[in-house]
Amino acid sequence: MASYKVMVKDVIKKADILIEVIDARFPDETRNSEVERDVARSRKPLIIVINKCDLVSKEKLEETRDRLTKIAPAVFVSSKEKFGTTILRHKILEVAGIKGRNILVGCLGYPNTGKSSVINGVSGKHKAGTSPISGHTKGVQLVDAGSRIMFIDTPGVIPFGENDQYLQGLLSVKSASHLEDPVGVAMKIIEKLCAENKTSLESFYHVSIQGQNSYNTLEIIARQCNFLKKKGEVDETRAAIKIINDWQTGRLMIYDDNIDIPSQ
Ligand SMILES: Nc1nc2c(ncn2[C@@H]2O[C@H](COP(=O)(O)OP(=O)(O)OP(=O)(O)O)[C@@H](O)[C@H]2O)c(=O)[nH]1
Ligand SMILES: [Mg+2]
Repeated sequence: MASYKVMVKDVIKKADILIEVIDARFPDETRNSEVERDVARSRKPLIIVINKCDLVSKEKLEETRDRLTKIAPAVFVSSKEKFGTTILRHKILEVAGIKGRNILVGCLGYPNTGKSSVINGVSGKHKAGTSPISGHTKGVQLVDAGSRIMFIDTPGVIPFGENDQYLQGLLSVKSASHLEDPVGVAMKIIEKLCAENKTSLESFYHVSIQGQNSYNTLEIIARQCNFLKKKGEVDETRAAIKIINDWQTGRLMIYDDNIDIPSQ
């Protein structure tokens, strides 16, 4: 963690402007207030990039954007659908306000939020390595995105703190088999899905959830998948691992319709 802090401070020092890439599905969980404070202290401009906006509803995106623009200019992007990347390029040029030389853009954010993908989206080329397994970008690397924009790609911040396990599962920082408490993590995923779009969970596992708590929902899913122990009791750990795997591989999603992306 200490070396991460040193790296962040160094990137902030070197960059002209910073972008914080957050995951549109978890805007609050993937914001790093410590990094935001460090950027604020440096008095350098910050743009919040709400990435993976193809995975959330238009309403959620608008609500997130309206909330975050109070903190810093916020742009939503889908690196996957190549949406918003030109707007981000213009925003960087506008906010940096630097003429006649390259602009160094430090790219910060939690693991797996799509920092390298955003850089590739703005560059229009696959210049930075990406992967569904978090922790892909190992060291700081410079990426020339053309037209005076130069990115500093960085490894993700490993989340620490009381919500560790949950965040590590949710953000694919750790695979299901490496989590200490897969049942707890799966219950959090269930809670999140039930709060935002219960139907997606029901239709994915072919179950009906009528006000059961997250543990009982896990049991219902375990039964439906026929995950039973010898005495006929449900194998909730096996079900939890399946739910986490389905979530991390993107099969189980909060929204699976075509997303109507709002204008910026
Ligand atoms: N659906 C969707 N997936 C995305 C988007 N951007 C990135 N991804 C996926 O998210 C995963 C992580 O992307 P990366 O660009 O490697 O993320 P990163 O933040 O650089 O990750 P680390 O370097 O490991 O910290 C990959 O599987 C990408 O394909 C997006 O806009 N939409
Ligand atoms: Mg990366």
